[in-house]
Amino acid sequence: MHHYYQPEIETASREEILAIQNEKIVKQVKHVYENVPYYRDLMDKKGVKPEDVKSVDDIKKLPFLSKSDLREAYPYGLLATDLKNCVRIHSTSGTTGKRVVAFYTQADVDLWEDCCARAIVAAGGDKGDVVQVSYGYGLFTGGAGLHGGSHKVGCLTLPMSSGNTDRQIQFMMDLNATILCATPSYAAYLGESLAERGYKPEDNKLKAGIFGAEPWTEEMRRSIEQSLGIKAYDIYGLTETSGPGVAFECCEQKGMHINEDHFYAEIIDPDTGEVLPEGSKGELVFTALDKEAFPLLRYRTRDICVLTREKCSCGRTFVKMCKPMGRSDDMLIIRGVNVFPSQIETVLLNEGYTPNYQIVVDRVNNSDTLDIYVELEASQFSDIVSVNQAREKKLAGAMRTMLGIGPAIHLVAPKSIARSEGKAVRVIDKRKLHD
Ligand code: DLL
Repeated sequence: MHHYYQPEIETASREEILAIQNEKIVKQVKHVYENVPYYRDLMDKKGVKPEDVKSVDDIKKLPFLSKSDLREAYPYGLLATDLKNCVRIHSTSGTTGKRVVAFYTQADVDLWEDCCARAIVAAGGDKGDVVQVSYGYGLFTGGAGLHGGSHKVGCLTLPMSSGNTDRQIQFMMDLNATILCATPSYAAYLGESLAERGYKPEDNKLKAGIFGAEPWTEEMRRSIEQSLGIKAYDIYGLTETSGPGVAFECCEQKGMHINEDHFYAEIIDPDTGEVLPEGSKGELVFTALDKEAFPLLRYRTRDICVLTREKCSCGRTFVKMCKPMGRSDDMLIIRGVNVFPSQIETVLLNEGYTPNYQIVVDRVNNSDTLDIYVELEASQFSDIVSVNQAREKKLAGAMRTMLGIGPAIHLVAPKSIARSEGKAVRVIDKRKLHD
């Protein structure tokens, strides 16, 4: 038996979804053109008028928006309604440049929470569940989004926010949490912390986890599923499009359904901006079809991804996106070779290490260096130098096979790499400091 939060939409036919999208886009383009001078200028420069957009097929005529537009327009330049109609802001966790501020009307909050509710139901949630929300609450969208979704489903919501791991574990165990929402790196840390306190995976009541906000590999999924004794579901979103819930995983655990009644997705060639056919790998671009306060049209996410319309066994008809294969700006170019941190994570977990690692890239004598610090578990730890050297050599070989370049591996003592409570910082690129 499959469960849906809004079955009539989630299982609608392709024609029905297209009809909804076509109706919404015409209204939305008009709304933006009339209320957002910044975007009106971009449309005028491109020679596109609102009447040129009659269906989602015409979206490709519209200009793109990117993070730099959002920074330029900070704080109110992309606001499409009177501030009096807004009830909330959220903001990106970005560490560089100006923050991005997104605005919400009550209708925007409702729509966003519906999207998160769909994700919770797809992960097996219903009224009887106890949802532990361990994403950060505050400007970050993770806490608020899943919290609102959990209320909509009617679950008992534990608004934990991130951090204070002792308290997380106490509430998880004492209040019988059944669904955990957190970043995958924090979920892994909670799993590790439970084991340290002598709990086995079957001692908790958790059945599912809804994890996202950062890239994580299939190997990481399996590792978390084992340590917590759950099924781990992916969830995707970004502040600019509301937050989590733009796309969510179902019981197939093979890609995330995009909430197409609210978000129209395109894959483009990041260099030319050309729209690519279904199944191609490229940059994910979203158009918010019915957001009122902050309705971005053709927003370039910088996430690299593939879309597929293969039939899904869960019965949902929404298009699926694969796990983002790294952001175009997360890709490291080391001695001319493209390296994604996810490739490194895959090798580490396959070789039996924990997901506690740090990648350091630097430039020494005009040549790039790649150092990977990998933490050993207490049971793996050895103080015999030759044992560690042999391990480092084996791991370096496996990395070279995957990446095409050989890193320097440093096995380090248990607990020496800082744990993350939110988005993990895995990469330190020191070259940026020299530039
Ligand atoms: O991370 C929203 C969110 C909260 C999503 C909780 C899921 C769960 P931002 O902080 O604006 O918003 O960061 C958005 O994070 O462009 C991706 O690069 C990355 N990201 C988000 N979800 C995933 C995921 C939130 N499931 C940026 N897998 C996005 C990989 C993800 N990357």
